Amino acid sequence: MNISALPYDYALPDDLHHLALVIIDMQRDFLEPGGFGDALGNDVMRLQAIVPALQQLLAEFRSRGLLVIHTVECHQPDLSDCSESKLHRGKNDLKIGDRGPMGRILVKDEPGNGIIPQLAPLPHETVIYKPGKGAFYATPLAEILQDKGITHLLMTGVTTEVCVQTTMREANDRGYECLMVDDCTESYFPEFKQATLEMMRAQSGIVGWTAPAANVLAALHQQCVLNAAEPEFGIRSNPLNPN
Ligand code: TIU
Repeated sequence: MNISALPYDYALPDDLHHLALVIIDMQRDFLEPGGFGDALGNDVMRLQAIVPALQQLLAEFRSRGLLVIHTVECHQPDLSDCSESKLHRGKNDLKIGDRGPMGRILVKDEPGNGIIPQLAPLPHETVIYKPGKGAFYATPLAEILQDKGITHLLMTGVTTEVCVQTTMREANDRGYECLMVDDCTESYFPEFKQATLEMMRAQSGIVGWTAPAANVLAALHQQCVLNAAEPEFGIRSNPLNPN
């Protein structure tokens, strides 16, 4: 089954268990006043527009028992996993590790570091704590995806041109078929979001595909109808790791 996408249709795997939903950094730090995004001088409220579409996609994955990966950008309390360059970048009053209205900025387990309640992970769902912008850097994400036989990724979350784009590029280089869900990702800069979507799909999909959530949901429904009619559904192999 295909998702109607740009620059051309995105072919879903026959067995949807090879597909994962990746939700990047939907944490209070980036979506609420008083966090890292705010400290960097951004209007954080505009990111909240994607929450309903993302909730719908998340509910669909959960109801079908498909893999969901949440990520959180954060650092250890002693900041030992924060590079000097990241720590000292910028000219803002509040820096990583400083105490702000939602606790220490971008520090693991502080109130501001929590995923927003509307998208809170379920206890069995994977949460990747990442010190960088890309979700593969210094995390177990690659091993987790390989162990679970994932070949296709739907990329969502914030911000489009920073952590979402970086992760999609990392995933593309690792051989994953990636689609960015355009109404499930947002930026503090609308023009950067638009440019990122265009960059992903330019040159016949040099990094991957883009499509709205409605197109993803429509294809998932059709694929599940097909799978229900095929008794061999459920036999799993991992084309990226056949052994
Ligand atoms: N500042 C900004 O746009 N983003 C980040 O710092 N991290 C993520 O994108 N998650």
